[in-house]
This record gives sequence, structure tokens and C-alpha cells, in this order.
Amino acid sequence: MAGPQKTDTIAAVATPPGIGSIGIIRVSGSESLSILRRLFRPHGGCIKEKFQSHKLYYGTVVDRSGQILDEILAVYMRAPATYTREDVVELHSHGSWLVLQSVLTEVLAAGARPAEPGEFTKRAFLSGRIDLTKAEAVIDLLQARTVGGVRLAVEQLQGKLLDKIDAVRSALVHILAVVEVAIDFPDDDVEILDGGRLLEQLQQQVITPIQRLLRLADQGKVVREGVHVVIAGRPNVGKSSLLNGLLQEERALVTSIPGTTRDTIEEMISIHGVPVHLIDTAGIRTHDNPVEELGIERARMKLIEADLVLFLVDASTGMTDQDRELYKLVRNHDHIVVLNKIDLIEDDQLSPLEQDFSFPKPVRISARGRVGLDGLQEAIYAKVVTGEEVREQLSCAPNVRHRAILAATLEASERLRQALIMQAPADLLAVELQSALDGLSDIVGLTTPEDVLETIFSEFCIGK
Ligand SMILES: Nc1nc2c(ncn2[C@@H]2O[C@H](COP(=O)(O)OP(=O)(O)OP(=O)(O)O)[C@@H](O)[C@H]2O)c(=O)[nH]1
Ligand SMILES: [Mg+2]
Repeated sequence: MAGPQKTDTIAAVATPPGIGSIGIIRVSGSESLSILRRLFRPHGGCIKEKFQSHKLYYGTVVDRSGQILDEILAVYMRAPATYTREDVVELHSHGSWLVLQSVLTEVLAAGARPAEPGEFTKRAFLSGRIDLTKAEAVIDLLQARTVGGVRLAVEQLQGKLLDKIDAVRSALVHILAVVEVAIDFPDDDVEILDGGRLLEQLQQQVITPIQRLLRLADQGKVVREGVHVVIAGRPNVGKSSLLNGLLQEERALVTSIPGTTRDTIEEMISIHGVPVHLIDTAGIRTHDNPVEELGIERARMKLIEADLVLFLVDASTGMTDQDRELYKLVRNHDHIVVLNKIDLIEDDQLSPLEQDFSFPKPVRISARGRVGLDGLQEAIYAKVVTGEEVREQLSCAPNVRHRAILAATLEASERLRQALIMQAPADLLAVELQSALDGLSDIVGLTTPEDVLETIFSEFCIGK
């Protein structure tokens, strides 16, 4: 694995700041046990207690003068069966930030140094317990905002992505082995290099799986980061009512006066685990009021940035000239036409209205009556989440860093394919193969440059 293993002992508060019933200080490194012995007085035990690994002890933690700081539970976990593969100690005190700080001060005085952000996980990586994709999964797990994001991170932590990358790597290694034999025995070049077979292997075991991983990366971005959905329409069509309906709370002001919403309002909902950022905007119309005009300008800007626009029309008035003007802005964007206030008209009056929109079919709702909102959510989901995998269960999705490397690996593989078709000399094939392999080694962390590692682990919080 990359880099030598550090041996100094690190410590940090592993639980978030604030008041909690418990707070945990984590210590990792060769001094962990001696630090525990120095600070901890087990209940009914003696100072020279032989701590059994992975067992909780009840007692008190004391400072250098012998003053009791807190009643705690302590656990000593002997290497290598630990998060970092080093000796680890955890002190579970009461969750007061002051107590945690005073205990940490004593741990540091006893020989540890403060851990950097992500340093525990970095040690797990450097010791070879986890690869880089699993370390990244830990960050994703901590930062996930929906069940979908959590699910994806857990699957990655279980090694789903690693397995797929490993399969592609071993296919490339296999091809490289054949090519290298051909280099060593140039006279037998033609016989050894069965171009047709290698091409088939390259396509089935390298190119197709990488293409699939790239598609999954796009879908994974949707699950992790979510999509921006803008509710747009002329004033008074019920945009804020729709926002409130989807949020199931009275978040935005709703009145019968056109021009109620002046600024954009943003809230998040989760549709089947996908974070959907809903943005309610000021109704767009021409107006002299400068405040309203600013709001309208913002609404236009949001429209441009949106992943999807919900174009809201008041079914009871039908399409007005203003609606038609506004629809011109939306038409070329990914959008769903939503006919609101269907409670005010008869069903048969809706069909002629729908004819204004060729495709896709408008969704009928009553925002105020909370009717049709489930159907609308399904329509939003179907629009933003493409591909069967996500709908069934996305279990593996490369992130932005992996995506860039996979794209480069795909290019190298394509060049290799061309070279095989052209029956290029074996040493040239070997060069392309090696460059494809190097990229994949970067993904799992075998050869990842130090600065990339730094960037990845700096995203962690301290104590993880
Ligand atoms: N009957 C009926 N009235 C609705 C429905 N949805 C909204 N309204 C009413 O329409 C009026 C305008 O609703 P809003 O949600 O404020 O409309 P808006 O599009 O946000 O308006 P602006 O912020 O001014 O652009 C309010 O009086 C709502 O109660 C609906 O489904 N049926
Ligand atoms: Mg509004």
C-alpha cells in the first residue's frame, strides 16, 4: 500500500460538538494502551489492570493531579482487529463539550498528538485494511442526505465498486501477460497474439464494463447530490401552493394576490431516496415594481440553472398569452407541464387544454387540495432518474474522481482496440495496456499521488 505506516499515536473527539448523552474520544497508535492506563481508573480494579481487548470497562478518568474528570466507559482494542489496524482506545464520557475537551487535553498530555481530519480513516487505508474507494465511501456515508445516498455509500464500503474495478484490472493484466509473451518471443508473434480473441476479451471484459460504470457514475451523481427542480409559471397559478403541498407544510406564503412570492424559496424533499431541491420562484410577468422585477430576474436565472422545470398552468383560466410567452422560455428545457386547480373545472374541459402540449403529457393536480401530488412526484422521478439500475437499486456508482479516470481508461482501451485491429506491434500494445492499468490503480489507491490523497482525506471531519 502507499506510503510507510506512521507509528505516532493520534487522538480526537469523534462525536460532533454540542450536548449529547455520550461523547467519544478516539485514540489510535502504539501508545494507546499506556495512555489508557495513565488516565483511567477501572471501577473495583487496580491501575495495573490487564485490559482485555474489545471489552468495555466502567470507571473514572482522572487528570494529572488525580482529579476525577468524569465517569466513563473505556474500551481497548488490540491491533490488528481495529478500524486503523493499530491499537485503538475509545473513551465514552458524558457528551459535554467541556468534559470532552478536558479529557482530550489529558490524552494529549499523556503522549498523543491531535489527529488531522480523516486521519483515522487514512491510517485504515495506509495499513491496507481498506482501499481508496472504501475510504471515499466513509466520507459519502457521513455526508449523505438521503437514504439513497446512504445505501450507495454502504454498498461502496462493502466493496461493490472495488470488485468491479478489480475485475476490469485482472482482464487487462491477463491481456498484458499475453502481449508480453509476444514481446519476448517476437518470432511467434502471430501465433501468440490471437488478435480476434484479445479483441473479444477487451470488448467484453474491459470496454463494456467501463462504459457501464460511466453510466452509473452519472446516475450516482443524481442520487448523491440530487437535482434542482424549479417551479415556474405566471403569477397566481399556484406555485407556492405546490411547493407547500410537496413539502407537506405551509412553507411559502400563499395569497390570492398575484405577485405574492418576491424572492426564490428553496427546500429539499426526497423522492425514492433522491434529494430533490425544489425552488419556488416569483411569478414571471412584466411589471413596474422594482422589487418584483428583481424577483422575476432571479426566477429567470433559476430557470436556466434548473435540471428540470415544472411549468405550472392554471387550468381554470387555460393558457393565456402570458403563459404562451413564458412557455417559450421553458420549452427547450427539460420540463413537465403541470395543470393546476383542476378542482375548479370539469374533466372534459381539460382535454382541449392538454392539446396545447404535444409531449410529454401534462400532469393534472390540485395543489391546494393536495390532489395528484403523488403522480407528480413519480413524473419528476421518472424524468430525473434515467436508467433501470437506479430505479431498481443503484448499488455501485463511481464518483467524480473515479469518473475522470474511467473515461481516460476507456480512451486508452479504445486506442488499444484500434491497435489490435491494425495488428500493431506487441510493444505498442503493451504501452496502451499499461496506461489503462495505471489509471485503474489510481482509483483503488495503489498508485494514487500524495496530493490527491491529501485532498480526499481533508474532506473528512476530525475524529473520523
Ligand atoms: N381552487 C384552487 N385554488 C388554488 C389551487 N392552488 C392554488 N390556489 C390558489 O391560487 C392562489 C395563488 O396561489 P399561490 O400558491 O400563491 O400562487 P403563486 O403561483 O405562488 O403566485 P405568485 O407567488 O404570486 O406568483 C391562492 O389563492 C391559492 O389558494 C388549487 O389547486 N385550487
Ligand atoms: Mg408564490
